[in-house]
Amino acid sequence: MSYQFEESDELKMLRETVRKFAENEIAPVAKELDEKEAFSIDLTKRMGELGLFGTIIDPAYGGQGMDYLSYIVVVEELARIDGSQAATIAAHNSLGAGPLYYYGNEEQKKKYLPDLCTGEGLWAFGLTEAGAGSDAQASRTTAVYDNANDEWVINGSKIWITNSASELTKGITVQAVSGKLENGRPEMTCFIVPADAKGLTRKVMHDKMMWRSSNTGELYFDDVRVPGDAILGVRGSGFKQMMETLDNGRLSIGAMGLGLAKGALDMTLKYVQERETFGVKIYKHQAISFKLAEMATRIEAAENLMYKAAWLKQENKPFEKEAAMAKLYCSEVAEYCSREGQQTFGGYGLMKEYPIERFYRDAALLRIGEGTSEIQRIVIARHLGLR
Ligand code: COS
Repeated sequence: MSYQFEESDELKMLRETVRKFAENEIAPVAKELDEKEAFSIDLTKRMGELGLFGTIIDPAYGGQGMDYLSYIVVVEELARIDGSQAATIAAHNSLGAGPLYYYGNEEQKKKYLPDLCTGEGLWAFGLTEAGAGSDAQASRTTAVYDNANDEWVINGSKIWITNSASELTKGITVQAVSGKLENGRPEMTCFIVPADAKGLTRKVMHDKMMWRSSNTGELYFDDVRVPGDAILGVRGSGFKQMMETLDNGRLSIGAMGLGLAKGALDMTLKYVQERETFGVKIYKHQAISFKLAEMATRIEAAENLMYKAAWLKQENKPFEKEAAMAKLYCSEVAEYCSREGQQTFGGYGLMKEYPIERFYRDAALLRIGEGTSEIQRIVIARHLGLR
């Protein structure tokens, strides 16, 4: 018998701890932070104190040394209450600290990781540009080597970079074109750029529809100089590092979708047992109970896909296809559950007083960020053995 669907006691305890924190500490302030479009340094630090930073990082570098399924459960439980706080944790762990941990040399890991495992420091992932979103190879940001000073000089810009423009941001891993390959394609390299580097301007992006209390930044590099050894891993391996990092990131976006869908079902189940129409509680109408049944069934399917993908990653087995499937499906289920939940709430579902309204908005990001649903289908189709 090789299948194991039961959660370990350790995982149950972790789930319970994060759930309590989300319900007691995040839920009471989520609406206000969303309205004010405010990133909370206080909540971020408290999530750090709880051990939600550096989740999968080896304790030798200050991390919590959790396995991947545990990390996925952390993100899911946060997203069950608030997408923005889940986004801060997911982007920091998989996109921020992840590349430093997986590709950094010993010196870089010792230098940067301990601060990123406490909640006192955030790290961001500088891939997307105004003209390079789905087509991530279209990066225009450049890095030119200055031989005389043994420095790289970076010029260009990045956009929609989570955690990049907060007071807590310590640095950004930046993909830049560092030369030309023999086949004429651009050579991409990742650089470690401190947040306070001279020539780097970081601007908070406002007026978002979703994830309004997560920090999203726009970055401008104007002759930003970093030392010759600020390369992450090997020169020319930047695009592969970014793609592998996105494979991991897609698992956490999947977990956000799963958590959001569960949160939408939780609040809908509560509402249908309070609200009455035509003289009965509304769940007694088949029109409503069928919606609930459909939501619960899709969530069950999403959960199985999600945990299998995370398990594959944890076991060091190929997981790229399943990560794309989990991201695609969980974000669709999140959208479905928030829409059907909102429909069940009727007019109240359109009011900010009810969190289902925020969930409906937050769900939209999941089918666009870290690779659109269309990109996920491209990735999945490439794994189907087509010739
Ligand atoms: N892991 C490791 N290497 C990968 C990889 C992965 N997941 N995906 C691609 N690569 C490698 C390829 O093997 C290839 O290597 P070689 O040059 O040695 O052959 C190289 O990267 C280029 O791959 P490919 O030609 O497939 O790249 P494409 O330009 O066709 O792009 C997609 C592939 C569309 C999958 C990629 O651009 C993508 O994921 N886009 C979405 C980006 C995204 O999610 N942006 C949102 C960021 S929000 S944080």
